[in-house]
Amino acid sequence: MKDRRVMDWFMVVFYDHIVFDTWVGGHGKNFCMTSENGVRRLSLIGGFLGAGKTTLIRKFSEWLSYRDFRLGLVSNDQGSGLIDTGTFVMSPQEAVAEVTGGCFCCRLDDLVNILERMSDESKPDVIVAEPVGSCTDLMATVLQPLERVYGLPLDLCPLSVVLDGRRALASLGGRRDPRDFHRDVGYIYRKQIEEAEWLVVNKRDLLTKEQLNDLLNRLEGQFPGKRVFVVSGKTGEGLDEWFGALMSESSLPAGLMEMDYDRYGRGEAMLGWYNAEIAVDFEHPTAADAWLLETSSAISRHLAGSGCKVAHFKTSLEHPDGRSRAHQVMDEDEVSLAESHAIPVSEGRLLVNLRAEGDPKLLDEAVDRVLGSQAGVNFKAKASFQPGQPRPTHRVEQLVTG
Ligand SMILES: Nc1nc2c(ncn2[C@@H]2O[C@H](COP(=O)(O)OP(=O)(O)O)[C@@H](O)[C@H]2O)c(=O)[nH]1
Ligand SMILES: [Mg+2]
Repeated sequence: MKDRRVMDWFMVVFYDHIVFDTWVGGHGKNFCMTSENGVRRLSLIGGFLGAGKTTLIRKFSEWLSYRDFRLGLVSNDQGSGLIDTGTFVMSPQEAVAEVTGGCFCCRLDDLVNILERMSDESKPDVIVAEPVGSCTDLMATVLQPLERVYGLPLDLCPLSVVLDGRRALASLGGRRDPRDFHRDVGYIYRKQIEEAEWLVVNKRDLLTKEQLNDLLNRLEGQFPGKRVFVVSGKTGEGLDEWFGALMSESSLPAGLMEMDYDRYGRGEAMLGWYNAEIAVDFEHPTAADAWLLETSSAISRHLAGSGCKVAHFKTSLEHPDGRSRAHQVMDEDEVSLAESHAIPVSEGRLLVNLRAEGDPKLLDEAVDRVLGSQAGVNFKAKASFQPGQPRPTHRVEQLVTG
């Protein structure tokens, strides 16, 4: 059935006399994807916090837009006030929505409503959904129920799981690596890899050849037989091959994995979430980049001092003329600028999205110690919490293909 859908899709492409040259690295300009009887292509791109999902999805969005595909994007988080959703808005060809307040699996009705609305209103050729980075068991609790419980007419791309190459090396090493998370968080990490149909080793630019080979050997040794794409969201390496495959192949899961939901819940409970929206009025025009970098670095130092292990820390200072963004993915990294705005500003809206292994109170404290006493700083909204025990809306126990 899936194979037939792929064939049908190719038939549509050929009947429309469309040149299909991306697979050999070309740049087809006349691409058009016709949805077969309203069937939408859906790609879930999972992976741990900070792996590079949003970055790669943004690249995918550019790749699609260049080929005149319409894209629908669905982001997801336990909280609201997401920096990622703001960075998603790229072109009028895109529709963007977010599921907040819980992961896709626990808020499946919300996801279904978004998918239906998006399909009707924006008619995207492909919908890309980014689940929360601490989420796993997506095949049984999201992808399969979408088709089998809700009967959505979908053509599912193979489930891709993105890995930060350095974190994967730290987590899959033989000995305990001090950079690695607690073993219950590690359980989630390994389950994400286990259920992946495709593994996308990202941040190739940060790995030496030896490290890459070491990682590929470990992946093959511990999770044999998976198709692996090696890419870099920074340099663009390997993306054409993965994107081309995403647009031409369909999900054919071999089975559903077993899950220990108690352990999954314990892993989630090790993580702290912190989101804040803060209005900032500067006394004098201030260099936004420098202020954001300094503020975020100070927060990061407090986090390290209280023993919290950063999984992903993002800040964004938005102002009428633009935006500065800063981020940190691993403790050993310095906070760095992801988006720059050099012109001095007199006010801004600061968003803080922080995910770390540690008590949410400590995350709150770290931010408060840096910003709490600053003049002109006004907290508009703030939330710090641990993700709750995952309770999927539906969990399919057995795989039915075709
Ligand atoms: N050096 C490098 N950094 C990357 C790459 N891809 C993503 N990043 C950075 O990794 C961090 C996390 O990326 P993001 O896409 O937000 O991760 P997500 O949490 O999985 O969505 C950001 O600071 C990105 O700029 C890459 O290929 N190379
Ligand atoms: Mg993201």
